[in-house]
Amino acid sequence: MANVLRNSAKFGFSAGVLSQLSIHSRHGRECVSPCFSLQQRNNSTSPKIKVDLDNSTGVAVLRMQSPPVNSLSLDFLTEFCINLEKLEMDKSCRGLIITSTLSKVFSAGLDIMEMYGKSPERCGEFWKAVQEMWLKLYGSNMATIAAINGSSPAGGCLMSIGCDYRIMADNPRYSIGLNETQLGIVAPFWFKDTLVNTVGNRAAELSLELGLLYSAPDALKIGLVDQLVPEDQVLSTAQDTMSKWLAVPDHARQITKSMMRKQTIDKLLSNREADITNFVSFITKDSIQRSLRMYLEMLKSRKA
Ligand code: CO8
Repeated sequence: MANVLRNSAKFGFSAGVLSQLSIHSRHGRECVSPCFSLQQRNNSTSPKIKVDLDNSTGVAVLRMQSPPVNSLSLDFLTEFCINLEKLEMDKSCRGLIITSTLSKVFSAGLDIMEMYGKSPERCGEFWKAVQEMWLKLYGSNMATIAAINGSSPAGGCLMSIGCDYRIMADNPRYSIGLNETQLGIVAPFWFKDTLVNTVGNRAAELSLELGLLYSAPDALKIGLVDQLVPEDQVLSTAQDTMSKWLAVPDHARQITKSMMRKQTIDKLLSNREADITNFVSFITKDSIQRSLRMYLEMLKSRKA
């Protein structure tokens, strides 16, 4: 986190981003259950995200590089938002491709350890960062493409559908979807709205109620992704596709994007605090904590 702060100062980020994503070390007590104390895996200070901006094309590639599964922890989200804001403010950057450096995984979604055994204050702070990630991505002025080179459940799927276009590796072992109900938790209205905007009401209803994870071919069938390509061509196809998006005049594309997405974004903006309160009171319930614990145990036991 110290790195994030140092970088943010170096890049001159607005105090707004940092105060919105207020730093978790300011907060106190965390209440990890003594009988189940999984350690968070990637707590190193090495960057979880690497950004390369090609000034000749105006396209940035943002690589998520947080092993083992690019889970979206508070640190990860903070770094992600700072990088996004930096690119957004850089006039030379018109397009953004998001991908993963990990084999088999795009992103495992929200870091479950951020929701398990944590204090209400910390949960609220985490949720604010999740909101911020989505607001920045869904409302970005850049053309955005998710180059999905591995599985992308839950928050990973949210990040993907927050982009303008999705290209996924044609590998039936990779899955994508909003599987929250399978964890005993409920995707909030703005996850739901983003999914509805992507696949339509009926597919979203089935998908959310059953917590479905779709294989890459099935995701293409329902329109959850736009294109499947061989695994080694995901990034190059994203780059080719981006040039088509950037052939459209920026102002026309941006105004159209805003017209399509503004209502959905405004709904969260005007309910942000209530959404945080709902999340905190839901996630800290004993029954929900038990569900999360069982899910974590299931993830571990799959390996055994
Ligand atoms: N958070 C934290 N740790 C995780 C997560 C995660 N989301 N996913 C996996 N891990 C851990 C595993 O427990 C394992 O830890 P360890 O090595 O200590 O045993 C390690 O990462 C590697 O995991 P796998 O062995 O399972 O890795 P694979 O490459 O075999 O599989 C997958 C990768 C497919 C990504 C698989 O790990 C997986 O399915 N993970 C769970 C994904 C998931 O269900 N995420 C849901 C998160 S919830 C969310 O994003 C939205 C919540 C909205 C909240 C609304 C409430 C109101």
